[in-house]
Amino acid sequence: MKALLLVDIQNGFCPGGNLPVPHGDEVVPIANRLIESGKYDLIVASQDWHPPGHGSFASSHPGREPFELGTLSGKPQMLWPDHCIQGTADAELHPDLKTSKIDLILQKGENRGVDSYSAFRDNDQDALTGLADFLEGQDVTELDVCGLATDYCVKFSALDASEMMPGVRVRLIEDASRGITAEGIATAIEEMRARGIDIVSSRQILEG
Ligand code: VGL
Ligand code: ZN
Repeated sequence: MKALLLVDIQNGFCPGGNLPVPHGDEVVPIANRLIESGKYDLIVASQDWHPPGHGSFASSHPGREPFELGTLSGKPQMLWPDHCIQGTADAELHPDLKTSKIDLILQKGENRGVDSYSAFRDNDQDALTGLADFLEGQDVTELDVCGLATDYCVKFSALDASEMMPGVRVRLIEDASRGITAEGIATAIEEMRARGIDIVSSRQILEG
């Protein structure tokens, strides 16, 4: 079984959102082509889904500003603007994303005391979302990952997929992803490559 994981293609990470990823909305038409390609047996989307006052928000740390490094539950934590608050438009998947063919929408980041970049488990690698068991239960052997942001949630999702499901071939669809900083994207791609994740383009998939 071949699966596609669409990471956090939400209003909050697109221009006009609360934590906009530069050109984040450009992944939407590419994701739609992948969704409609018929190349995937299973399509999963993750959704960053924070309660108000989440510990990753700078606003929860008096005197601190977004994009400063702080701490959360004793561990280093990038402090973010308030974003993707449960039930708000910011947290909704992008309105142009073709969601009718998505088999599972998985929400993450609900625990105030820990951030959850990965769609598989929280950042302290403690609580699992159940996605690895779900994919393995569906006999997934190939997983393609794309979305927002390459240097955070996409990277950690791909790394966890490869670590937690050793039998699954994991690939990053680079042009169907956008990141927060150019340097972060370059480092993330090197980290993924070093861990055996293939970097591919949507064209390779659609023409293959
Ligand atoms: C993300 C920062 C904070 C992401 C989520 O989806 O990459 N980044 N929360
Ligand atoms: Zn978040």
